[in-house]
Amino acid sequence: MTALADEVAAVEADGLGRVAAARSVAELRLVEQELVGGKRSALALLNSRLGQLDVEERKEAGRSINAARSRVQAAVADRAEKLAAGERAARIEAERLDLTEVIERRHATRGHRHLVTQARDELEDLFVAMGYEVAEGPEVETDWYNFEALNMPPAHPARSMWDTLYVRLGAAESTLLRTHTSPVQIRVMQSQPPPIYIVAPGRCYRRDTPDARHLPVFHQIEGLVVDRGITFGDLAGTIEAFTSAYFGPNIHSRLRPSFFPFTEPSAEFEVSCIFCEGRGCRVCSQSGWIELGGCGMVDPNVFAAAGIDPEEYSGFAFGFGIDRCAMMRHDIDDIRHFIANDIRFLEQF
Ligand code: 2U9
Repeated sequence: MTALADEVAAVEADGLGRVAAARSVAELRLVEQELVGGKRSALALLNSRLGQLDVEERKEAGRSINAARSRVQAAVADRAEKLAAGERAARIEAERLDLTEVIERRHATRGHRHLVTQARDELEDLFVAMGYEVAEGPEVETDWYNFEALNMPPAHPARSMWDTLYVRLGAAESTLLRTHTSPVQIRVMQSQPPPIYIVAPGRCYRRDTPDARHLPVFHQIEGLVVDRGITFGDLAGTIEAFTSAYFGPNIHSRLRPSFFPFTEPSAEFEVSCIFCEGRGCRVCSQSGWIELGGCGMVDPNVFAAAGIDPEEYSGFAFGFGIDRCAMMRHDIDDIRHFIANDIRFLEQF
């Protein structure tokens, strides 16, 4: 054995000991670098001295360096695998959630209703206080309830106002995910005579690409009043009452002409900008007003479809987004926060 071969054996023995002693993958990589890493590694330095030996010694020492390098690399690979498995197990353990764990009461934090549910409950309460009842209905609907009964016969151009998600059931495009909660009101009118004072809150679906203001699943609340002698003035007064009850006494409403197939006349309603209270700011594009929903007097064709005599009764309807109400009140800039399930967002409300 040459002196160099002795040194190789010593570097290998010391190296294997350090590989075995490495406590983490990061530490192991440092040891690996020092032993077999690059030109300045221990074995590379020994290799660079081969030129000082005569031919036979050089061959033997070269072989021992290569063999030592192989053994060190094999030991590194083996140790790396074990350390990585251990680190992974530790990480999984640290992230473990024991859903059956019983937490002592004094340390327990309580969950709470989602902000959208809170807004929905509050809006329901507000209308119940005005004498309305809450009505619910199916989210999977037929074309007739979602469109035709609402004065939109097949191929009516106004249908393109809603990008519809269809369900593969029955005849093509006969079954769908409701695009608004209006079918609920049709069902209520079919099942009970006037007077009707109801709100229909719930999930609605549209074939929209998600962005800061749209989600394919969103929440809407619609109101319907059917009674003798109901006028547009009753509608305007109801919108105003809701606006100041929900957003505050300094917040008012206004109506501007619009079009919906199911109401005539129809209007959009705006509420004073809650950020500047109507003075004009960036959020409301200096107008002092923010558009919230739509409304109008129920079209006689809709009454006819639902079996109510339009000569005897009149009524109004309105609709707006629950998500949008909550976003306005809490200054939330992106509707997608509601479904991201980030606990840091949810805990704020
Ligand atoms: C029946 C008759 C009439 C409900 C109405 C609107 C106007 C409206 C949208 C505003 C924004 C919903 O959240 S939104 O996408 N709604 O503009 N909704 S009138 O009219 C009805 C409903 C049912 C039987």
